[in-house]
Amino acid sequence: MNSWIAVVIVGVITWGLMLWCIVAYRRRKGTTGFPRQISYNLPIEIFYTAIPLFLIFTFFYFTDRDQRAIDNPNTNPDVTVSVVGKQWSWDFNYKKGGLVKDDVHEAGVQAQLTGQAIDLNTLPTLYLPVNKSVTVELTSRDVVHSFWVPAFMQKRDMFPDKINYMYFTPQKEGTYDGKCAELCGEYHSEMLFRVKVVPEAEFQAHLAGLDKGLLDTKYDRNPNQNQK
Ligand SMILES: [Cu+2]
Repeated sequence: MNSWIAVVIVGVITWGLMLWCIVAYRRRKGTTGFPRQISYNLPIEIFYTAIPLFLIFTFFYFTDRDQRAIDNPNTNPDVTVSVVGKQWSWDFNYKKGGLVKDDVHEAGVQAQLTGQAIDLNTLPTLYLPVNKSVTVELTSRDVVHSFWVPAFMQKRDMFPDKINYMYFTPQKEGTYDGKCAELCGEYHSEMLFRVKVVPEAEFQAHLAGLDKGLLDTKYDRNPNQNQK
């Protein structure tokens, strides 16, 4: 918000000065030749160099500080989920450790566009316990995808043969929409999922109903990996 306020102030001053110049220094009836030509103005040049530099350093400082905090690895999370993107859905592997008693998984199925409203209950759904720390491991079975839950204000790419991480603690129970944010092929728009943030008991009940074990890399289909 502070960044927006700062740039809106700069924007209003800039537009104001432009409008004022356009109106005050317009060519009037009977004007001939060019106006007085001025090649430089030291105070103004110092002003418009110093202010943007100050803005840039301020944005840099807060961005760097916050990104470090957001990406600071959590070595002992309550829940670790490996989320695997695939054309065009998601696999959720809940890994044993912390609150997760045993390896379980959900193999997601792509949303179907039938012309009717999508039945949201058929979307792959990632369950997370409220107020518990979560580490999400992101990877892909084929092409580049991107894990995006707009309400979580984070988006991160998923690459085959590489793991990216996201660390957070969901604090509000509810159902959140998620989608793939990297154009990944014909049915990219149907690569949807949901996140349900629930009390721990409900989380455990959901895990108990899932398939045992983890979905491993045998479902990957990446020609570059096969060359190894
Ligand atoms: Cu995708």
